[in-house]
Amino acid sequence: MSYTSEMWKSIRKVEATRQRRLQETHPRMPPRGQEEILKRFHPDYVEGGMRELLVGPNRGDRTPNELADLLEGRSHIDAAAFDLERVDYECDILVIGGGGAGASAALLAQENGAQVILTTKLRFGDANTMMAQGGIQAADKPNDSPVIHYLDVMGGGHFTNVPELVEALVMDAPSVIQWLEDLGCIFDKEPEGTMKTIHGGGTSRKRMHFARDYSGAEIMRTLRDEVRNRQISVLEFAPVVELVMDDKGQVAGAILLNLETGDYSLVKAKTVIMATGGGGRLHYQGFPTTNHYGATADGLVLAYRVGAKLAFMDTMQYHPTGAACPEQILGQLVTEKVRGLGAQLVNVEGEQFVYPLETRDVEASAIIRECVERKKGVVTSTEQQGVWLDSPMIDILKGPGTIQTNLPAMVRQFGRFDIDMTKEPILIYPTLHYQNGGIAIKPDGSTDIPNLYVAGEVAGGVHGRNRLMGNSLLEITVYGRRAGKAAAQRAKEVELGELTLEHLQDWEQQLQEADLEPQIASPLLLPDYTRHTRPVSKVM
Ligand code: MEZ
Repeated sequence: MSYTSEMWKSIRKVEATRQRRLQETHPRMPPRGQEEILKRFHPDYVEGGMRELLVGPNRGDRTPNELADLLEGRSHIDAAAFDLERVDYECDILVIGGGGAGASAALLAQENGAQVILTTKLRFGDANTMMAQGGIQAADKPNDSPVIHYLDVMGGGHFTNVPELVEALVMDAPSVIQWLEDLGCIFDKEPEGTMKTIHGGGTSRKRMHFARDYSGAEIMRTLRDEVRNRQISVLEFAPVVELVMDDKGQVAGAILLNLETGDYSLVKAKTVIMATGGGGRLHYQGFPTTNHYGATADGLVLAYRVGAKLAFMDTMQYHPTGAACPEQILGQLVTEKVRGLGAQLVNVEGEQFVYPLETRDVEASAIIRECVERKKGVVTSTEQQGVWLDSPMIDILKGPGTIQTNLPAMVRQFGRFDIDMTKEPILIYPTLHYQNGGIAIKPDGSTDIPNLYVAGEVAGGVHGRNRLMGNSLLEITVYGRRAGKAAAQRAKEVELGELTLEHLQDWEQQLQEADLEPQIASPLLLPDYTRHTRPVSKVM
């Protein structure tokens, strides 16, 4: 049994307050309250969690310690010994990353006449896209518009977002939904054929489109099938360990590692699209994560070393509702859709302590405050703390069967551990979910480095300091498509010079000048679970 007798006592209190709570809406936090709670409880503000970078284009900027160590790491490649004469593959566009952004980019690049190779660290589709649950935003209903969507995104990001990147995101959104549907993506629909949409945290209209609670898997299935149908070359288990430049200062390809043989190969490419996703597997501050095994911030490291500027790297997203019980699924995503459908967050006494659809940064901070400062969390047999997400409310509010129909993956995930979320609440605590920032891009996905394009979570600026639910699946498709198209156009005019790895020698020099002798070779490629750390979410 996953719940202890103490937890059951608390569940009885949750049940006892349910009828009253069904009538009650918790007030939203006023802006000043939001600011205060973020500063006091959001992990971005925890002292000692971040440090200043000592080298590279963001020297002087703060970023999580774990990421800073990788950004200031040494290369896997011995530049002096590497043979740049022996080119193994040549193409117009090398797409790095086999998630939704990479697949979207590959499709648009191919459609625009480019010869494309997509390389990916694990298998094609092994990525955060596949694990995304709740949905994708697009303002395509009569009561909505891209302008309203724009205001929500800017508000969610505390108005720090890069406006022209947000504009591109919201303007392309309706056509992206149509594109996905035309490719065969099966979104949930009302009986008369309109798409079902719900609210997410910080949205003023119901614009979250979804496929049950496995929206990302459905989108990834669609995109991956399409890439395979078009016979775009795909290399699996072949992460990039270094970008290659030419003597004109342009990106001109990459060095791949064959994870099975340990051999390196060289790809010469007229343009490169970076679509490697985020860094959730770096477990900042010891947080558990929702992220895929491959999310080790590789793209940030590769781009940083060739001089690309990073934006908003001092802000990470902690999803308010990561599973806190049982320990086997610690940190796994409990989709925001559960709250979107009506479930409330309640403490050990069964009291609602926060409006359920605050933006994620505020919601996560309120949960941490409830557990850490107010000591009103629920503690599990393995000393994990959390608060209840009162899921049975959904069926009471919306009719029996709503949970099973809308959240089958969630029901199954908890059912494996004898927790029936249709009958009893589930325990949650914030979990590391997303990298709000990344490589600075322009609206066509280009960067300050010639021939380097970027799409998806590895890019920075769209979400400012906080992303809203459903804008990640949107970003990967909108910016994957934009980068694919722009890179294909650029590839038509590029003349590459001599290949060089001189930037690695420059990098070594910068490290030396900063008195750094990095022990870590980066990109990390795979997370290191040999060190035993105590998750931050445990009771101290
Ligand atoms: O965009 C997301 O991160 C998302 C939809 C997550 C979720 O809660 O399902």
